[in-house]
Amino acid sequence: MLGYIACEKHASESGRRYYIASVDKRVSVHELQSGIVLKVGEVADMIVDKGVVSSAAIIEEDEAQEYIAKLQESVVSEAKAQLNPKPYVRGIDALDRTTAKMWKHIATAALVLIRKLMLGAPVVVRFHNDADGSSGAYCIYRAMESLMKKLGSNHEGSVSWIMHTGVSYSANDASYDTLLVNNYTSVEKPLLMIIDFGTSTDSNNGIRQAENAFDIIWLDHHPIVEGFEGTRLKNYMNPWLFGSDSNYTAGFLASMLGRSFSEINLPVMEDASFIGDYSEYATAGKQAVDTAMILDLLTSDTRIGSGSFHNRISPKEIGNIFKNHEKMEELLGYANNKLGEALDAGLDAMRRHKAGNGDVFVLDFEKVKSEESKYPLPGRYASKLLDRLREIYGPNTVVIVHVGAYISIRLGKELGERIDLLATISDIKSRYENLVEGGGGHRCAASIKLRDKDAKSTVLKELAATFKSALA
Ligand SMILES: [Mn+2]
Repeated sequence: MLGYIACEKHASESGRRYYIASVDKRVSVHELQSGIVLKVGEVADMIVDKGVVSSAAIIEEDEAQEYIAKLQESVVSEAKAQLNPKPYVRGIDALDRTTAKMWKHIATAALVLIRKLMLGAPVVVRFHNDADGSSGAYCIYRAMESLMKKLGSNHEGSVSWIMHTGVSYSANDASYDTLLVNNYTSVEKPLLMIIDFGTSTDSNNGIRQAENAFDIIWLDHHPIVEGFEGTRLKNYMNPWLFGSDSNYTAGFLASMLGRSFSEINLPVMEDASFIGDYSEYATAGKQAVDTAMILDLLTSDTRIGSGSFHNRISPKEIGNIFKNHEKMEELLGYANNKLGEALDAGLDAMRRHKAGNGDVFVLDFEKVKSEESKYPLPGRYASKLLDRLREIYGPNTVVIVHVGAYISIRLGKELGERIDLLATISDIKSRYENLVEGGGGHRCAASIKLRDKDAKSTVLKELAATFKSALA
């Protein structure tokens, strides 16, 4: 077999591994082990037995150059041939209009992704740990899997899936990711994909650092904060830049990226992203509601889903759980139970501030959180608590849930029109710069991180007062 040594994964327990790109009639990529040392960038004629290179003859310079040129040409033309030229149509007008506007940009990003996969380049995907972020990661995973199959590949690509528990991409994250891809030598620059992070300026250092090591595809749907540098990335995509808003979820956008180059069809996952993020495109189908609930559980408490003690869950593990009907039922029962208990406890423990024709509720999450499980996480809990409170007290309801140095704020859609939540937060950030480390989110769901939890009462008072006067 004639092949281009496109990438090497340096010695691990399983020995040296190479990603070899070949072109015969079509491009294919193979992950092979080899006892023989191969050099990245060279073309070799190899004898391969059961995924192991048993002999390799290096091809002469001229012939190699010719082969590489032909391969590169084929990569470009075959990547293009994968693209679905027509924008996907979901059947929801406003949503579909946005998809159509973004399709060219989605296709440009898809070409980058396909190229990296065809040439065996290392890929790091970081996704937010909620239903939206994880459904997006799952859709991309399935699209990549289908492409690798088409390429006749025996592997899933050198992709690292990282569940991300924060809302910004820090310099530390960039260092970690760079170390990860330093395990590889690759002819192609590695790829970093970000799904459903915020647009906080806290990400700027991380972005600048990551740009050295990676090409970046960044999929998000948070309102864009002034000074956020992600928007200048070539493959930064956000519906806010195309006349839409947060209702167009990052998970749906990731699915669109997947649909742009594969035949994946995962409408339940797409719906789960809408439900998880309270998008107006959400429908109330039971399967999607259950899926969102389980994604929420799996990304809150990874032990429950994968049995793993590290704080990770991969799309593959998520897929395995969704294939297991009994496990699904069991997890659903568990999640409903836990959530119900926590909501009942919350209704007892919260403080109510009456204000004009509405109410501001404040809850210390320490009073409701469970000892044995991380589920539900405070942010998502705050959303569910708001649902419950709106049923009891009506739409003019604001919920503030705080734990440690974190404060989560939730308000209903109607109030979101009247109260500028993000402006309130940036105002508090600038007035209490020494107390507040960061904050942001969506119009009706946002959070604040304090530098020190002792500053909490000051900021809570300030928030409650602001909302009370807005409701008066
Ligand atoms: Mn989201």
